[in-house]
Amino acid sequence: MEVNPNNIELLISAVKPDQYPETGLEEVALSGRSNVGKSTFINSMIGRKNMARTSQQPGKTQTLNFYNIDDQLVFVDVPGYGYAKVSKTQREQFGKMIEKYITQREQLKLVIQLIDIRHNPTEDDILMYDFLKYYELPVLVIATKEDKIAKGKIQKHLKAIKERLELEEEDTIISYSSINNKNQQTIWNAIQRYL
Ligand SMILES: Nc1nc2c(ncn2[C@@H]2O[C@H](COP(=O)(O)OP(=O)(O)OP(=O)(O)O)[C@@H](O)[C@H]2O)c(=O)[nH]1
Ligand SMILES: [Mg+2]
Repeated sequence: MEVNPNNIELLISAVKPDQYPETGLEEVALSGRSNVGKSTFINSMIGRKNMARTSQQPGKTQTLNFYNIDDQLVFVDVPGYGYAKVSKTQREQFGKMIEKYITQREQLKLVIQLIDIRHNPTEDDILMYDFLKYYELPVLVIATKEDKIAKGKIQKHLKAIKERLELEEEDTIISYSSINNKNQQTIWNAIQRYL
C-alpha cells in the first residue's frame, strides 16, 4: 500500500460522536500510553513531519483527531493513557470519549496499539488490550522506538511483550522506529489486510 503524503487532511478534532466525520472510509485508531509515540507514528507512516501534533511532554493529544489518509483510510489519533499529571476528571473524560468511539464506531476496523519496545507492557497496556479484545477488535501491536535498543535484542523484547500481553493468535506484533522507518511497508501491508 502506498499513500500520497500531499493528500492528507485533518478532518476534525472531535470530542463527541456527533462530530465524527462521515467519509465512507474505514478507520484505524492509535492507542497507547501517553508519550509512546502515537502521533509521531502517524507522521512517519504518511511521510509528513508535522501533520499530527507531537511533544516530548506527555498529554499532547487531547481530542480524537481524524486524518483522511489519501482517501484510502482514516487514521484516528487518540489521547494517550497512563499520564499521572492529567487530572482525575480529565482522565475520566478521556476514558469515556475513547470508550464511546471504540465501542460504537462501525467504521473502526483495526486498533494499532503502540508499546515502547524497551519496556514491559504496563497494567494499563494490558487493560487496554483486553478491552479491545472484549469488543472483538483486531489489534496490531507496534513495538516502537526500536532505534533505542540493540539490534540483537529486538526479538527477545518482542517475545516478552507478546507474552505479557498474552497476544492472541490472530493478532500481530511488529517492531518499528519512527526515526528510520524500517518495517514501514510491512506495517502498511498488515494494515491493509484489515480494510
Ligand atoms: N527515538 C525515538 N523517539 C520517538 C519515536 N517515536 C516517537 N518518539 C518521540 O517520543 C515523544 C512522544 O511522541 P508523541 O508522538 O507526541 O507521543 P504520543 O503517543 O502521541 O503522546 P500523547 O499525545 O501524549 O498521547 C516525542 O519526543 C517523539 O519524538 C521513535 O520511534 N524513536
Ligand atoms: Mg499524541
